[in-house]
Amino acid sequence: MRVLQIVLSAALALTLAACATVSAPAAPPQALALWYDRPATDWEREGLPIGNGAIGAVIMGGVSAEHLQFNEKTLWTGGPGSVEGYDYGLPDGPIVDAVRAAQADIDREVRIAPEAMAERLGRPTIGYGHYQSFGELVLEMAHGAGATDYRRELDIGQGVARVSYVVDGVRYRREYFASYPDGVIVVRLTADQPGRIAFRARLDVPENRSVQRDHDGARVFASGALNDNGLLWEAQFALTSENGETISSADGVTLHNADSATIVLSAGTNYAPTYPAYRGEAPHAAVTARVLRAAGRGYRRLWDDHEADYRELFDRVALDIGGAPSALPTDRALAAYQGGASAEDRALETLYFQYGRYLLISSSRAGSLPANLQGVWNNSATPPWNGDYHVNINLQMNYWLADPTGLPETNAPLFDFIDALVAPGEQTAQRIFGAEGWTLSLNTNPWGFTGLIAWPTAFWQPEAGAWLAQHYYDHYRFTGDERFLRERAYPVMKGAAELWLDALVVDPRDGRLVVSPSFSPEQGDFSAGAAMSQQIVFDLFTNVAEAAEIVGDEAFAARVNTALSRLDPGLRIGSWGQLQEWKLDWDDRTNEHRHASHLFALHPGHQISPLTTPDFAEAARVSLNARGDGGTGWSKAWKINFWARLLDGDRAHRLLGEQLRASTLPNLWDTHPPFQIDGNFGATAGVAEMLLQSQNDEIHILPALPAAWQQGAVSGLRARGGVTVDIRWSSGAADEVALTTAHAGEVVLRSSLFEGAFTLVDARSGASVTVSGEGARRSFRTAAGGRYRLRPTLSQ
Ligand code: FUC
Repeated sequence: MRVLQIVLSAALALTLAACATVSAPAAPPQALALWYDRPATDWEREGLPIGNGAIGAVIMGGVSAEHLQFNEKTLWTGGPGSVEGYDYGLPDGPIVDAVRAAQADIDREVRIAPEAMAERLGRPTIGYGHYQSFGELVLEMAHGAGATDYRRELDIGQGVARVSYVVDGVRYRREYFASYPDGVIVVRLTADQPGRIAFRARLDVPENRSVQRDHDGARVFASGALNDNGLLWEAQFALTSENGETISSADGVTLHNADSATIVLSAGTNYAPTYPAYRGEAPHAAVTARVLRAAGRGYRRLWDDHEADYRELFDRVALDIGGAPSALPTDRALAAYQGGASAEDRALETLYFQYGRYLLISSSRAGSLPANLQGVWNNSATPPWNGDYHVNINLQMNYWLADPTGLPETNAPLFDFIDALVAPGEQTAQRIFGAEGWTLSLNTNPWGFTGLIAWPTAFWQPEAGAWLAQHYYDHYRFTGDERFLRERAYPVMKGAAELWLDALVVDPRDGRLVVSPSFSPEQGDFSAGAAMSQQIVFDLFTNVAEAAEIVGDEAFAARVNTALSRLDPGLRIGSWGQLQEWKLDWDDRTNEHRHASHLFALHPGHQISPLTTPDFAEAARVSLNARGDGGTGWSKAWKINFWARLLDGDRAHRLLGEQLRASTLPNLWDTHPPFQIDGNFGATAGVAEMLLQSQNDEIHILPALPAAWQQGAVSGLRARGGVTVDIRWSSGAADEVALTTAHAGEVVLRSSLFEGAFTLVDARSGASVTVSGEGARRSFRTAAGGRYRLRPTLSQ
């Protein structure tokens, strides 16, 4: 095992060395750390998150006591067992007739107010539930509270949090990390003098559940069931120490006179993603096995495996846009940024970009639920929006960065989750539209909720299934994994398309196929064929038609192509030059609503591009200017992506600045407000879009580089087609581009380097590569496992 690991890391080192021909940004380790000179007092603003996907914790770093609040992602109230006849939000009986009547009224009256529509089609939510805090691991230190030389940090380069301080001349240190390989949170306490580690450890759990407590030596467990739905839960920690004495009971462990101590903590529930029961094995055996195994392995091995696992993902992308790491603690560096231009801005922007990747690795790993509105971190029994999965932008945004920033594996929980929504989503398709296929609406939870709520401005979003299906096809486009396409993506995409093949209606105004009722999130009236509805269905149909050809389902491709030829594509330029949000020109120039849903075609869709559809791109620009640069954190993050797609790097950068200035907490969490993690993820995706795009069958190098990033380097970004891209630039233009190609094929590359004298070589043989095309856009053949380097001729 150990030997294997060394071989693997040697192989990784070789790969990294091979990739290092573009001078990889060598940021000093401290550059990628958030740090503070005080303990946190406010969980939301200052707590530092760690996580392994399933389990998360927030470090407060108190001197006399640590309150390590932790979560396990499946601990939810609601669902089966919570209320009599929990029904996944499905309408009581089929509402197909009510939907048809609404369509007829829309055909006649053109627009219907959301309140009236919610009354007709909406329904009260019952048994929806909330994501829960699991509890706190509390460590009460024996030493005094008067600390000096205090530092609390989150090193995102290594995936570890640290606290260090001096009390009575003794230097105390703590390390905290969440191990994916071992399934535990690890806390390590040391001191620079022997025998000084002394504390009491206990588990606190909220009152909304039954609790039994027990212990086996210094392994302490608490278990029970949620009052709400009977979901079984269990948390355990085990304490090991070097020297020292322990006194244990079911209420906790007291440690005296130790040189060091290690605590491993794990938690679980009997949740299983199985419709309709959603219950699996009691968590006791799995939690016990994880804790016993981890406690027996010892700190060093836990750390080595965690670091290797974390860095294998994190180290894939390096970014250097200049700027020395701040000499200021992160809260003050952020305040300086918020106060105006400072020399350290670039380092903060880099840290913020990489923090999005850190947060995704920490909140989305195979085997658990996807990252929710707060990732995995929640300290409340009633978090905002239930801490759920909103699917009219939020869940999708959480995953925009996964493929482009080299973290394809983090998609696994998203795909598992969506797969599990198909069965209840088929009921929804039948009951609401009398249609084949599957879908859901505004929001969902781990209990297969695919039905409707009654909130007028947000209850109707039946295109959500089609939007989620986009992630499957895009993952295929990034990786070229045809098996994934056949076995996972295509069935889900086909089901999403079947719904719309059945549910689209003919618009009597022009004979085109439209969604009706259609609603543009989360404003305006109900109508037929709002831009976003049409653009999402267009995106799905074009993707599924392509996919059907690849998997050999020609009959379905033909059906979809026929519908596509009659589909209203949802693109119209209105009276003030804007891209219309609705089929009729109702757009109000003064509307600054946070959603800009009609720009889906620009991002994350790819119907609009300044390079191929300049008129629509200009209209999108007009709409975006009218919406302004404000909004919630996620709204600003989306706007970074929009402006990057409009190839306006300075404006994208301005939005990144807006996000850091007005929507970012001292711990660099994004705010809605309150804390909502989608903006972190969306902004990281946006920065990647500024540096590299690949949505239109070409790889575009530095498509939206802002003037503020005059020189820099990025390595490891991914482009569609299985291409990994490294870029070095100065004076705002590329100096060198290196591509690593996973598959043989043709690459179309757009780069300013092609506009001067250039050399393109096969980096392995040194042979020059034949290119075709002209101007900035050229194409060439690549080999599987190939590496190609493009430079200006003069620099050779
Ligand atoms: C959508 C947004 C809200 C919020 C919620 C979780 O409904 O309009 O702003 O982000 O999701």
